[in-house]
Amino acid sequence: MDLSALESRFGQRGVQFERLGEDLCVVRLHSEHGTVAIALNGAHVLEYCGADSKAVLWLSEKANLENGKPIRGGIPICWPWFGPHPDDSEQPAHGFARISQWELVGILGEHCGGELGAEFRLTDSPSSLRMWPYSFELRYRVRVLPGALDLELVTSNQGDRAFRISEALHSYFGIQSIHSATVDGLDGVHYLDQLAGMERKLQTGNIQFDREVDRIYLDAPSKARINGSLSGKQIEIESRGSGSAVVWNPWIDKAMRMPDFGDDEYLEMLCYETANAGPHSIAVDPGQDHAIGASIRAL
Ligand code: TA6
Repeated sequence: MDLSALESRFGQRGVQFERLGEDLCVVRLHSEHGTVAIALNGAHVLEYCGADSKAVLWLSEKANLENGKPIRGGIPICWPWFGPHPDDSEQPAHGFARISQWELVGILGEHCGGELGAEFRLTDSPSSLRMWPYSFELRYRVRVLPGALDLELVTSNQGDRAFRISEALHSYFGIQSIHSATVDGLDGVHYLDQLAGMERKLQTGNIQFDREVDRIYLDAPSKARINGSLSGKQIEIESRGSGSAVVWNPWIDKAMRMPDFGDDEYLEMLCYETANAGPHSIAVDPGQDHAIGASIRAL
């Protein structure tokens, strides 16, 4: 759908449509509570700032802003698998939802109300069925609330066979420096260290960063907090429908290996991902739904 068609169908105060990068179609929502920009490619949240206009999320200066490609930063949707495909290395990492064109199905609330949001939809297609032979509908609601960005991803099994998914709202947060940033709330929680053959380890105290970190925290508490954000405020992530939390910083060597990631950008970002990964995959029976969500607040 082109911008003018989107504008005529969904245009209202506080809702704008724009082109970014090569050809990304982006909907930007602006209210008294903040601003969020979402690309139809992957229903990918690119930017969010609250009423203080301070950026909360991080986007690489080398991000591919192209349809059909994953975007480095913001909030990629990893679905229906997290990480590499379990059986076929030819399949896209983190599934196909983040590289698919989603449909904007509605604007939620209004500019001067308590919330302004958008709902997106993705269903199975011949290309998705070739990668993952199940019939599904995904609905993704992104809402700017007073003091928070709220995300909810609902998986519906539209077929006659149960399927199993792993997933993540793979949020990239902007920080002042990785050398001083910390993540609180996971003290005493076990995690699988993706850099040590998924060895099970125990988190003691807050998470600090002096090397690459890539961990799947198990049965993670619903709330975690990031200290050292760009605004200086503590960022709280409250997860729901999620058994795991993934914490990642690529550090120096991996940053240099990623073409869509600046060599020094590891210094200014960290990922805290609301997820169902590792042992927390989710079985969805025919006709059933599963919801995962997160609320992101600058305290
Ligand atoms: O955040 C956890 C993780 O699985 C890391 O292992 C790293 O690969 C990251 O996701 C980014 O993955 P991507 O496919 O977007 O490069």
